[in-house]
Amino acid sequence: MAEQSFQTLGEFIIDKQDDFLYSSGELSRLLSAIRLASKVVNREVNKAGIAEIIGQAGNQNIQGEDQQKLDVLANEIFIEALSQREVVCGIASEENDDFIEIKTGNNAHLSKYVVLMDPLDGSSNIDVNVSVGTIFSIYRRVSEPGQPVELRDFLQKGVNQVAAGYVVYGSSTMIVYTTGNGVNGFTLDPSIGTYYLSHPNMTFSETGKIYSINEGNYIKFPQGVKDYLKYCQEEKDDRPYIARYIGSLVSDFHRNMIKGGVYIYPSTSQSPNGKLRLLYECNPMAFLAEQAGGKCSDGFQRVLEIEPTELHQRVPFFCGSSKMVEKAEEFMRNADNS
Ligand code: P6P
Repeated sequence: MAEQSFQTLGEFIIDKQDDFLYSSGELSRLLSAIRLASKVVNREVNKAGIAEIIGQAGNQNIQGEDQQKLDVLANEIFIEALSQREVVCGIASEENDDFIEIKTGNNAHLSKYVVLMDPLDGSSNIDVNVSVGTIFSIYRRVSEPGQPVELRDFLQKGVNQVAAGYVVYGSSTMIVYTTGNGVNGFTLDPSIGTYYLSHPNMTFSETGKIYSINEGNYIKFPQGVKDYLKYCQEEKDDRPYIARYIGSLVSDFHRNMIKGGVYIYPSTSQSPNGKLRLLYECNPMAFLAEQAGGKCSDGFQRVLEIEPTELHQRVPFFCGSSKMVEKAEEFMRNADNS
């Protein structure tokens, strides 16, 4: 029986090309570069365990190559794929202190896009075989094409993103992304290396029953978060809610988008701005959340409206089903006013 023919990611990118403002095919080529890099990282993530077994003697593998930390390797794979296509003029990454100017070929300076990424978020989970992810955020440059890329090209508000998404390397590997016209999910068929449209028009339900937070930090949380957790856990109406926390942002976000829920990484007494990075974790996930009908704030203001000041700055992060985020914000406001 002929397999049901789902649209491939490549076909989808081309079909939707006309949705992009001033579409010149460059953004399509950029998304294709991310697609390619994700397949290479998927292969490396999936063989990581085997690599351990087949004798990574010290830092050398059996081919005598240096054993690289997977997040460093993933970073190099994405930078290589994006540089080779001359589709971006600059890249910022969690793995690099400063942004990288892309000079390959003589066109890179003319490219109108910059990419910010967390190449392998949650990579510490690899050793225990828990899913990890890549997060990416794409902007049009604000500096003059043809001139070297500048810090201001990266320090843009999240509302200026032209595209954002993630790869989740889980029980199956998926790419989920938006270009501002809804959120679509594609599942990789590893036997032929093709992504198929498996989750069209993904949306957050208005409310849900799952909350994701590291309750080990409870005593360090702001009072508003403590009050919200008490609300989630009391026996009343549709509560108690269910606690689910994988320790991998992409995986917790993905499950909450499918089942309904809220993910919170708040400020703590130790980390007044929380842990997650605004530019390449919070903004792309916030863009996806809002495109899927959800909400994302720092507990008080919309994440996408935050004016960035530093490449690696952190912000508190409340993201998911809109009514759940709003209820958490209500507790934050009340605690703030008391
Ligand atoms: P904690 C992974 O390091 C990460 O950035 C997110 O993917 C994850 O949700 C969070 O940090 C886990 O942090 O402090 O709860 O271990």
